[in-house]
Parts: sequence; C-alpha cells; structure tokens
Amino acid sequence: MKHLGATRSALENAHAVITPETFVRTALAEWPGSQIVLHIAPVIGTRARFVQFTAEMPAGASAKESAHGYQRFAFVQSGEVEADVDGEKRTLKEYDYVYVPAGVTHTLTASTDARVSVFEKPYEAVDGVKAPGVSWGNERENPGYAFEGDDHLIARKLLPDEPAFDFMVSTMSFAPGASLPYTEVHYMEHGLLMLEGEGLYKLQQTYYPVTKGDVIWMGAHCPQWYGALGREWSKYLLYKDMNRHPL
Ligand code: UGY
Ligand code: MN
Repeated sequence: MKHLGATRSALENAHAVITPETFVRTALAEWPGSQIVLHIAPVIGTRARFVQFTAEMPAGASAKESAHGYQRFAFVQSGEVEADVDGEKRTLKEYDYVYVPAGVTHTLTASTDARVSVFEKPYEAVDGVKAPGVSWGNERENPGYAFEGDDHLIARKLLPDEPAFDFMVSTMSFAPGASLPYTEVHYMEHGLLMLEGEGLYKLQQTYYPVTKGDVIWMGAHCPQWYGALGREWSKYLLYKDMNRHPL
C-alpha cells in the first residue's frame, strides 16, 4: 500500500478513515518516553469534542493524568500496564481498561512493551448529577447483549450506563455477514478503533474496506453503517458522547 503514496486513509468533512501506514508519531508531556499517535483531535473536520490516541509505551515508560484535568479512558490493546489510580493499584492486561474521572491523579506504567488506546474529554457537569467514580473492567468478561435484538451483533458497554457519564465506550462485535440494522444518523460523535476482523464501513456516501488497526472518526450526523466481511467475527472499540444536551 505504500507504493506511490497509495493508502486507504481518507478525510472528508464529517468523517475520516486513518489506516496504520499513515500513522505519525508524536509526544505528549504527560506520556514521557511513549510514542503517541494522536488520531482524532478538535482540529479535525467539524471540530471533535474529544481526543483519541494510541500510546506506544516501551517497558518502563510511565504516564500521568492529563495536565488539563480531562477525563481519561485507557484500554490495553496489548502488553501489561500497572495502573495506580488515586492509590488503588491494578495490573491491566489485554482488553482490561480503566476510566479515570476528571482531575483524578494516576499513573500508568508499562511493565512490558504496551499499546494503549486512550480517549479524553473535558467533563460536562450537570446540576444535581453526581460526577462518576473510577471504573475498571475487562472487555472479554462482559457478556454483552444482542444489539437491536440481533444475536449476530453483540454490543458491550464498558462503562456504567448512567447519566453521570457524559460519554460511553463500547465494543460492537459482528458475526461474518452481520451488519448494523440501518444507516445511523445521530448528533453524537464517534471515535473508533478496529480491534479484530474486517468489513465495510459506509461513511456519508462512501464504502471503505476496514481491518484491524484502522481508526475512524465520525463527526456529528455522519451517516454510518457497517457490514462484517471475512470468516471471523469482527470487533471495534467505539467512543460516543452521551447524556448531555447538545446546546
Ligand atoms: O450506537 C451507536 O451509535 C453505534 N451502533 N454506532 C456505530 O456502530 N457506528
Ligand atoms: Mn453510531
């Protein structure tokens, strides 16, 4: 795919497909020693209200909380990370994750080379709604549910489904041949990482072949549909803002 600059990556006004051969590494002050691939940031298209990045952490590298007090969701794609969140220590392995509320002190230290998928967002407080606490979990231990009644399409919510949270991170798993039941159009934004398998993503008017490792940004109201191809189940990690009035 590198030949003559060919790539599946594409940027349109309300979506982007970003494939690994186009990833560019940078650094972030909170992640010394790690290579950061900052996939989605407000400077994209219609202004995303969150960031999505991958931290490539060599063994021994350590990260701390966002300097701006943003909430953070960190999901271990591979390797092992020691998390210390406000004094609570846990070892995070493949598909383990932690949600850290805005302003909570923490460190994430790689005990092996590790690849961590991160979403950050400023927290939007609402009068009368108590801010969320720390939340830990493992994607593979979540039984999930049949999305819109289709047992070939399993959705797993990785955070409690409560109004305290102003975003959700889920996984969506598709049996070969399964698809979203219809083209969705909604004001909420998505950041997506293909975790397993392959399929066709329809974004606005274009169908894109996508596979493990690809990232997708879907801006507000981006028409979106996915159909799974290949012989294995496919799965993606999905950020979505939730539970807040858009005005
Ligand atoms: O619920 C959702 O917004 C989700 N089904 N969207 C998606 O998978 N693109
Ligand atoms: Mn959607």
